[in-house]
This record gives sequence, structure tokens and C-alpha cells, in this order.
Amino acid sequence: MANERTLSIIKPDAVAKNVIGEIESRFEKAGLKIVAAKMLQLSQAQAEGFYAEHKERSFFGDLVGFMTSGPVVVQVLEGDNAIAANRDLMGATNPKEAEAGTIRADFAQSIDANAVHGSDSPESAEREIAYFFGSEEICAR
Ligand code: RTP
Ligand code: MG
Repeated sequence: MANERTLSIIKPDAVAKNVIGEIESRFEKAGLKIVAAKMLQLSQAQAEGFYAEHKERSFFGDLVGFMTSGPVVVQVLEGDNAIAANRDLMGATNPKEAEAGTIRADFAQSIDANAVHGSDSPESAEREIAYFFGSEEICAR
């Protein structure tokens, strides 16, 4: 299996609900390691740049507004097939469609306030990790 890194964000709704630890616990129990982490209040420019691939979509303004509505935890998860493993733990984008036991089924309220972000491909993982972390901020474990 491929050892990978992926960018994870615990979004403002989950930080506000005080479930950072419960979400981190799911990653750790699944064998993913946190190799970098920080809490940030994203600026509008940071959120727009992060989600640049969606800038033509109708929901872009709502997405940026939501992501800047409070602090987030940005982090790098590492492990076997980490990109897909994280997406499996997260569940579907819309929590109403998310499988029982996934993070979004258990903690998300809506398609906007959906608790977590995870990179969706090796290319986006590389871009997204570099967007938030310098190589000196990522710890080999
Ligand atoms: P994320 O990027 O946050 O991990 O979520 P995702 O891959 O599951 O979904 P994506 O298609 O990348 O969309 C990014 C975020 O935009 C919001 N969204 N709203 N109203 C809508 O139709 C809609 N579609 C997407 C969601 O909050 C999604 O997480
Ligand atoms: Mg996405």
C-alpha cells in the first residue's frame, strides 16, 4: 500500500461544536498519523485561494463565507492510502447522504457546514499541503 500524505481541515462548524478531539480520534484509530497541525482564522483571500478550483461555482461565495466564519484546524495526515482513507472516514459531501458512522454523518449539519475537508487526489494533496505548510513544519514520525 502507498504511504501518502493528505491535507485535512476541521471546518468552523466542528471547531465551534468542540469536537476537534473526537474527529482527531477517528483519524488516529484508523491508523492515520497527524504529522503537522495548526489552528487558523482564514482570511477571505486565503479561503478563496484554497478553493480556487470552485471559483465559478454558484456556491463559491457561501463556501468562502463559511470557511472564514471562525477558526479552522489545518493538518497533514499520513498513512497507507491516506487520501482515500481520509475521504472514507469523512463520508459524502452532503451529510444527508453520508454513510452512518462517518464524520460528516455524525458531526455535520448541512452541505455547507460539513465538518471536514480532505484532499481528493495526489495532485490536490500536494498543492493543498504546500498551501498551508512549509516542509520544515511537517514532522517525520
Ligand atoms: P471538501 O473539498 O470541503 O473536502 O468537500 P468535497 O470534496 O466533498 O466537496 P467539493 O465538491 O470539493 O466542494 C467543496 C465544498 O463546497 C461546498 N459545496 N456546496 N451547495 C452545493 O451544491 C455545494 N457543493 C459543494 C461543500 O461545503 C463542500 O465541502
Ligand atoms: Mg473537495
